Amino acid sequence: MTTLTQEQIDQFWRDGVLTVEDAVSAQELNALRGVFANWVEDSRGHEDDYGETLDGRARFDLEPGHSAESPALRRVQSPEEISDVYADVMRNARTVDFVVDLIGPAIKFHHGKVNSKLPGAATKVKFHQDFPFQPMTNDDLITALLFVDDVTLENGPLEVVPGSHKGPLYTHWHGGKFTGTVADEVVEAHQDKIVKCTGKAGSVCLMHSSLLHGSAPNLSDKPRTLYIATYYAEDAIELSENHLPSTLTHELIRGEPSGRVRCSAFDMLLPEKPDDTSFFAQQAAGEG
Ligand SMILES: O=C(O)CCC(=O)C(=O)O
Repeated sequence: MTTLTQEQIDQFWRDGVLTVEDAVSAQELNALRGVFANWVEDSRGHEDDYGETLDGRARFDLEPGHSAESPALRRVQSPEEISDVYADVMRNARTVDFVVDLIGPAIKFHHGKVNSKLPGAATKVKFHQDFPFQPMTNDDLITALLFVDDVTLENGPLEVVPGSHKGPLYTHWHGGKFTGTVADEVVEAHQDKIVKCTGKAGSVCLMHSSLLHGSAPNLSDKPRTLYIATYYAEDAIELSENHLPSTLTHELIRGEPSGRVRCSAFDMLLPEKPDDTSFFAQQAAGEG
């Protein structure tokens, strides 16, 4: 028995992306929102990135231009480590059932983060694929982007290129630097295929790790908050240092350990971990 229908499962493998409503309960959604609202309030008291994660990098990432009056908290790294609400959703929400239907039965946790676009903040995400940031022996690796707010055409929705997970892995290295983006020509070549993923709060967008995606700034007066958790098949092993390590990394979320490793064939340059708080700085450093 699966939670997703066969049609939804087929759609995911065909398009590399699937949005499903009601991935969390109303209670879970309210709790996620409440915790995040407190983090935004706290951010008003800071001028620079702050907090600390397992590898010493900051936990709370502020968009340039952030101020007490106009907070622009754009990222909370590994929220599950500091919030039972986020840890519980990561382990137990319906999202987990969906991911099990796609790459289960046994799945592990790779990393988690909140990406936020507060009204007035310029936060954008340049087009990239996730796999080149986090190569594993096989690509059964799913990014689950949970809509903590309603996501509309105006508030900076995720933009994806359906089917691109079946295409090449593009280089994210430019001018000798890992910029965490694909070349402008790659985006231009796919321009007419870009689809915006909108939906009501509580929906989840499940994305294959090789799918081309990005997102534009929030042009509305409503926030756009995503809780993003990445899961992988238990028989995949990481090939580079985890770029967002936490005490929960590699936790077995469902199923049993198999003692096996499965490999798929691919060829790519290894990524570089950001020195700064997150990939937002890597992407910005690659500009110009
Ligand atoms: O926040 C977004 O719109 C996209 C998130 C994303 O692609 C990422 O954080 O890797």
